[in-house]
Amino acid sequence: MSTREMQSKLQAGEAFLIVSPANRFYFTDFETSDGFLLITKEKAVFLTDGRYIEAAEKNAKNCDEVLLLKKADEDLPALAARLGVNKIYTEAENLTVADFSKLSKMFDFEVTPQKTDDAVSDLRRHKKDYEKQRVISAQRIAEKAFEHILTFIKPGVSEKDIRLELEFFMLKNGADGLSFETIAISGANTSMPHGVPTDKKVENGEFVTMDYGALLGGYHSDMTRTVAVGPVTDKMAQVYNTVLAAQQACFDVLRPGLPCRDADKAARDVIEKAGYGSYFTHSTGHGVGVDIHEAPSLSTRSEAVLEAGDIVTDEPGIYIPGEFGVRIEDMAFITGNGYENLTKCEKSLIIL
Ligand SMILES: [Mn+2]
Repeated sequence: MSTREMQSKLQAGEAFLIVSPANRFYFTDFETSDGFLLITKEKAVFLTDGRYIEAAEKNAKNCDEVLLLKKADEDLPALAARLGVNKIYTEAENLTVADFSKLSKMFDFEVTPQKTDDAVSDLRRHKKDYEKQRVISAQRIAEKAFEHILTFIKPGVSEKDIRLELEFFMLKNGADGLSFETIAISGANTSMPHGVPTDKKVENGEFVTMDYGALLGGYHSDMTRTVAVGPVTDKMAQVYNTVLAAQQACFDVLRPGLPCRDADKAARDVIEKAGYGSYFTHSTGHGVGVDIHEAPSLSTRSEAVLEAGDIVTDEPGIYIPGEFGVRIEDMAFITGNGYENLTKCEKSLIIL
């Protein structure tokens, strides 16, 4: 269990204090908006308030004790004293300056925003089997929604209609929520990578780009498909096939040990060679899990190296302002010697 892996990084007297909802959820598999997880060399203790305590006592995993949190500035120091803690590492990236200052004043020993973020991020990158299965199950819901939406998209249907239909279908078919605000855009709007759905109606001869995902058991899925409505120009087909080839080029190099920037480069090289380099304006991929965007990043500047257990997206795109854009996105699980594509969904050019 993950709390045990954290314990192996501690000396006697030291503790990790987990404060962010995402990381509390990661360790306990239990959603709370408030609380703390204190991990010492010997014990993991989860504190949460009266709104959650009954359910937490039943359902929170990986902790030796679940305690009712009444007053953090009394409960936490008392717990630290009982467990013999004399140094606390806490999160840096997820704690405001004000909250860190409050925390520091609670204890008469050092609280340091060190090594916690890296330790948790390393753990979260290595998806356990149940985590991978949740991402896959979420993705299967998104794929069903894709099949459905192909029967829904036609000239006259608005971008907002498409968004609502995708979201309603996923929620109706078992999703706990949405991974993020659905992108459903058409025609010239597709040149904006993160365009927002409008009342614009789909017209013949346009691309429709949909970037969306389902949330299931606290884990996200992420996929993008671009489909055409009616006949496409040669340029549209050529750009589509360039993006598809770029995505495949990235897949072809995915394996543990690969610098993440080389995964990005594999896709980027294909797009640059086709003359569209300046129209690929974002990174090739990102990790997915408890957060929709998490480590590692497949970008030109990334210092990370792929490892077995990573789940990353592979999502190159070409966006020509005023004309159109194309993005195709799948998720890959990095295996011991390569990758497994978690997305089972058509991606040759679909013309509706
Ligand atoms: Mn994505």
